[in-house]
Amino acid sequence: MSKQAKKPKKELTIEQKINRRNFISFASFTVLAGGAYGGWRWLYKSPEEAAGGITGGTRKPLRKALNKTELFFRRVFSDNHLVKTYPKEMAVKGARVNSDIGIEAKKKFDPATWKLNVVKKGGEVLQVSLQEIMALPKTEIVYDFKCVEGWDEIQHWAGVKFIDFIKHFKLDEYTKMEYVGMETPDKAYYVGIDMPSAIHPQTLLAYEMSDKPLQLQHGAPLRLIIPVKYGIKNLKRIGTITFSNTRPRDYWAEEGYDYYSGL
Ligand SMILES: Nc1nc2c(c(=O)[nH]1)N[C@H]1C(S)=C(S)[C@@H](COP(=O)(O)O)O[C@H]1N2
Ligand SMILES: [Mo]
Repeated sequence: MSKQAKKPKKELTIEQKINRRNFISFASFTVLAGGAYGGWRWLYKSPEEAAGGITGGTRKPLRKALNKTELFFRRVFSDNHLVKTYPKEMAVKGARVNSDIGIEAKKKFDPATWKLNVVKKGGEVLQVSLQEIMALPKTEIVYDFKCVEGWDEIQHWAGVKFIDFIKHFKLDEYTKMEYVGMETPDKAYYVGIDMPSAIHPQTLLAYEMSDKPLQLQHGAPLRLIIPVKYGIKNLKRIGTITFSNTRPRDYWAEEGYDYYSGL
């Protein structure tokens, strides 16, 4: 241990004190500003995500941070955390119609001949009719549907739980995969869903809204209702379902929206 005596402090005059304080503030400002600028340059120069990828071009370090937050929220919310539900009386009678990519009214589509296609391993396709789906146990939900554009509505939906559908058609082994992909019959709108959200007990393949058959503009014959996600993931008019361990393509993620899009 050194026993060096402390140097006696020289008394500073008021002016010296002020000058010193000014200098320190200015120096700190310069260092902080420099740091911020440096950080920005670093981010700016960092590589962008590859074009044509699953997620839209953000800077790689930002995507890293986004993925970390996503993991955090997944752990907290996907483990059977239930979305708040409401009494039926609180639901709107006719829900708002938002967007119609892949289900445009001018597009030829015959709900009577529609079948749901489930692509299995080896490319084999399971075809399921609406009648078969409606014969499965029906589950209803009344919850606050949220669109990223900034509106929300308490809506009443009914259909079969995705997990019940999986079990009935003996697709259990596919729940070990990481993602579910869903596309409209014309493949113009498509979403990728992480498996925990897909098999969440409130996730439905819906064919009724407000106790009435689903209307075409809301996604008839069958749409996805996934309360743990924002509206963009609630694909209307499901044509094909796939399973994979890599992220399926996702319409809005390609435009830069959060791939996970969870609440
Ligand atoms: N096929 C298809 N599904 C879709 C969309 C779309 O444009 N096409 N828009 C999504 C968005 S952004 C929202 S908010 C909801 C709106 O559903 P609604 O029209 O039944 O209210 O559907 C989602 N599913
Ligand atoms: Mo939306």
